[in-house]
Amino acid sequence: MTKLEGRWILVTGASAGIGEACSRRFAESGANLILWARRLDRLEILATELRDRDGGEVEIRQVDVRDRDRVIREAADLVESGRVPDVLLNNAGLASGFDSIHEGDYADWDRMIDTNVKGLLNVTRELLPHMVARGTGHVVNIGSTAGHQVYPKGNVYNASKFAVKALTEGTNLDVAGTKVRVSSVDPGFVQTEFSRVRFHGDDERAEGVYEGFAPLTADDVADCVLFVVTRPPHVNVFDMILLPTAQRNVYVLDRDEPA
Ligand code: NDP
Ligand code: 8X3
Repeated sequence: MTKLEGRWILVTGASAGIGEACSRRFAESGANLILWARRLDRLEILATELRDRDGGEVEIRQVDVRDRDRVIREAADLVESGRVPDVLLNNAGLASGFDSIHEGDYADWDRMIDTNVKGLLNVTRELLPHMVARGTGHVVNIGSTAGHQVYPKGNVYNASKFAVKALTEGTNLDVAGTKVRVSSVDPGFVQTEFSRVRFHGDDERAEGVYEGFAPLTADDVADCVLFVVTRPPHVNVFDMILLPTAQRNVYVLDRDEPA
């Protein structure tokens, strides 16, 4: 088993949902954290709680992963201070809009591609060389079942998560010859702020997504991520797919399941 005590873990998108839940699990396990997101106020509250509760080091930074210059500066700071992460959790991501492709909104498309694909690339490009040079490290990408199967009106979000799948596979090939591990955790429906963001703040519509069945929670995903990063060094959980029991594939869902 790989122990997390004293190890440095960088979580992108740590201010909510899956990233926040993973940060809590990592802190409980004794890791030191570097937490990035745009909403610094949320990170401040989380960092205070985790420092008080678990006693590890928690460093927060307001980083938009789309801002390449900022990512370059923040990554350089980590390298210079000897804190190349042992684990990089590329979690920051979003869906924006839910339209047929012929009615899609360019701003939504840019937001998804710039965050889910280019943002993940920015962070990986700046930190992976230092894992490779050191010979160890673990990159975990949060993909999605949406990166395995498309659904109506998922189009560009699906494409971005198919890209994450390709990047996980490609990165894993490119670090051959080192002990660096590259993994993907790919959930189905998880009740977080995801649908609120997708529907541009329409809470009622967002809540409707999760009605009539038990979706995954962010903690369910964090349990899986913790499992992935604590395997012994010779084990790489390459791609873990998790679904709510009621979700049979990306769009076949047993709603109103018996309790
Ligand atoms: P949330 O909306 O709850 O959380 C998203 C997180 O990403 C927030 O912390 C947000 O922080 C951060 N984020 C978004 N854009 C940026 C950015 N440009 N730079 C830095 N941080 C950013 O959603 P989830 O927790 O559900 O989503 C996390 C990941 O899980 C995403 O990659 C998503 O695609 C994936 N996923 C989600 C599923 C679901 O059903 N919920 C299922 C499968 C995968 P802030 O706004 O403060 O920047
Ligand atoms: C999020 C899951 O099915 O809403 O990646 O796209 S889904």
